[in-house]
Amino acid sequence: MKRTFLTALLALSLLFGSACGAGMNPQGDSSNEDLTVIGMCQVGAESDWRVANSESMKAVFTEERGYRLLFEDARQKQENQITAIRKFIQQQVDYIVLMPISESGWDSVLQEAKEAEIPVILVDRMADVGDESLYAAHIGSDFLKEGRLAAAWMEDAFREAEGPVRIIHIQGTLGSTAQLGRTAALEEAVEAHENWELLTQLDGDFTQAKTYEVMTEYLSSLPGSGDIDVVYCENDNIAFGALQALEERGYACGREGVSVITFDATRGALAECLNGRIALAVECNPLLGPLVETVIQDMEAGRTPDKHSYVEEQTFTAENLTKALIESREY
Ligand code: GYE
Repeated sequence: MKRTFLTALLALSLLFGSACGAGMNPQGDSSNEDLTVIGMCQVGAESDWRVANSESMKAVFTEERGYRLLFEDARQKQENQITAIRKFIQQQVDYIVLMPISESGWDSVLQEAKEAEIPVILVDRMADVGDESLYAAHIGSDFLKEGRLAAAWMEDAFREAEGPVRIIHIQGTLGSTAQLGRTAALEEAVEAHENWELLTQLDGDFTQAKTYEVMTEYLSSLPGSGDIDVVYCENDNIAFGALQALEERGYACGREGVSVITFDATRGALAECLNGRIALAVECNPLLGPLVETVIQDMEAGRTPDKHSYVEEQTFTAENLTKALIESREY
């Protein structure tokens, strides 16, 4: 099933400075014809999670281990991902690995990959396609389950609350699987608790800068320093932006103040959790490179990989964290 990598085509596209140029490996010589060529469409570098995810892929798919990785950073734009996929089809790569920015809009381009007989492996987020045969496998997190872990923690933390539990919800990139799952879990929990009150839903686009901006604007619109019990942040970088905005406006975050909840649990967030500024960090594991390799090895051996694989994840609070544990983690 392995194709011979088209050296000439690669050389040509480099010569003409293609859109893909930055991601190309320039050593397209014939001595490397045995390498399995992987075209990877990454979302961007919007968060610490994403950076760890890219590093995990790059560590696994090296020439020493038998791969040539064509890595494309889409800078948070779906159209860049679509362009990259078309390029990979032209180059006749062996596999396409796609981290879809949002769930919709993939049917035609994945149909093109199917017609070119290039298997597509979806990583992290899902693509909502009518025909399941448009992708070979999906590996990622169960985002609804992650959100439900956060909701269960809130239920416990506010069991005794007599008045309303006031929640600010800051969402990730709208339409992405991570946003949809984490949002659905919070919305169903709010629905199920009469005294939980959703004050607002803000779009933080998974970045610290955007969150700081929207959160500052929202807080300025509140009369005085209104009562806030929980800020439900759909990733660590959103939590960092929210903490900055809250504390600048005089809100205390921690046991006696606002409970900030986050997802990903990268080292920076775990440190904030240990020191009490973040109340709960729900883990989302970015180290998916080895799992993608297993899928590829299965397919190379003629086996059909599992259609969906989810990674196991846990929650962290100051109670189950230590400095040593944080230092021992890989991301
Ligand atoms: O939580 C966030 C990133 O899709 C799981 O995307 C991923 C999310 C992750 O930018 O930090």
